[in-house]
Amino acid sequence: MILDRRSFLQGVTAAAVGLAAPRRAAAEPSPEELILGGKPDLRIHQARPVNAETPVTLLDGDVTPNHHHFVRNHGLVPARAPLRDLDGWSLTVDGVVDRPTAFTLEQLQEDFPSRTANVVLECAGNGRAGYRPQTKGTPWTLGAVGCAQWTGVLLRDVLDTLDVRLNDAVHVAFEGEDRHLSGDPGKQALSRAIPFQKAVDGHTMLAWAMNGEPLPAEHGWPLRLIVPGYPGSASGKWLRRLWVRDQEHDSEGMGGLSYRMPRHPVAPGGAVDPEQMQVIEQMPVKSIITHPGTGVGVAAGEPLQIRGQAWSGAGRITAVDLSWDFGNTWTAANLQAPPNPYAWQRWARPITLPGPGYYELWARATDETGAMQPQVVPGWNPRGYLNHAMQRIAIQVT
Ligand SMILES: Nc1nc2c(c(=O)[nH]1)N[C@H]1C(S)=C(S)[C@@H](COP(=O)(O)O)O[C@H]1N2
Ligand SMILES: [Mo]
Repeated sequence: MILDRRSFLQGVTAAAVGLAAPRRAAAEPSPEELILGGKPDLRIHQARPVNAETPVTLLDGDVTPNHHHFVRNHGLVPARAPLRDLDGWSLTVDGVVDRPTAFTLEQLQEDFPSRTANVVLECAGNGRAGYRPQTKGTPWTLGAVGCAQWTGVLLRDVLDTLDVRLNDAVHVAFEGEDRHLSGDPGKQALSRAIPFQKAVDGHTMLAWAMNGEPLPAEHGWPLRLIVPGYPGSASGKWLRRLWVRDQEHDSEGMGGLSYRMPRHPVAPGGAVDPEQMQVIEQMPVKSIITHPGTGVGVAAGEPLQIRGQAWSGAGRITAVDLSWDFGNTWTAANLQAPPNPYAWQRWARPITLPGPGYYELWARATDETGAMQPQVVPGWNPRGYLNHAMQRIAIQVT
């Protein structure tokens, strides 16, 4: 369900009654209200924690502006973030390293070469609303994805200075400063990990800026991970610790049904033994149609410009094709090269539909491994991850 703004505000009031956190005067907005106030165009799924997606037509740019980028929070934004309070903050990097170190933000900014890249961040649950039966979790439609320009340092450069015990390093786990919804300070809102090899792949970053500005409070100020091509949940926000582990990370966010897919296909609605699940790593090939919006009208004989974005965790997009006859025939769109690896690629094509009537326009992307988006919603899974089915829009020709 997508809340309208009025019911969201009522929801906030109702939620506030049961909270351990101190009650605020009505005039003083909570950090969560401030976040949503700064993102008036997003569709709110949940207000506390903030979970809000971007209407797909607002993803039309090469870069997603901060006020349009989706937000996916498991817990509550740390108190220091909206205040921009760095007091006592550092990033500890430890575990199977000979030189465990706590870095200040200034050290990271000054002691390592900084770099900037456009990177797609997509929630593994994006598209969950398409699964039948519906699964547990936020029913994201198309907009739990964005492509911002991130600035920071390569995680590889930082790890290089710590003398990591290479024979022991298996996973790099993050711990964030966000607070668990239960209010229990001993519990983490979300802690996940990536394979050590991914951490040092020369793309995974520690980022402090988003589209040229310090990270917004809701996007992880002062420092977050950006793990290109992996589920958004790998890109830990509000970092306070990276833990190089000699085993696979065993947090709640890595086990059970969380961010994991069945090893073998399962019938819709079927039960899966958590032992038969594996952690999602590389994200699949996907595209969106960002212009026009579904339901658009056009006069017969008039060309209509169709455009969108395409990306894949496996590498470059090599083709985007369009069909307006239910997949019988396909027409190639023009595809732009990405500015850097793991950025989304813009595609566009003017089309003239054959005559009056109702059309469905489909878009499908193919990546450099030959992987292509499925025409229908792919295999059902217990938490509704990785729905990368082709998007369709309706067009009425008059
Ligand atoms: N500390 C922390 N990091 C986090 C999360 C979180 O709840 N806590 N959510 C993750 C998930 S599931 C996603 S999809 C992305 C969303 O990033 P965004 O809110 O900047 O779009 O952040 C990830 N990093
Ligand atoms: Mo996510």
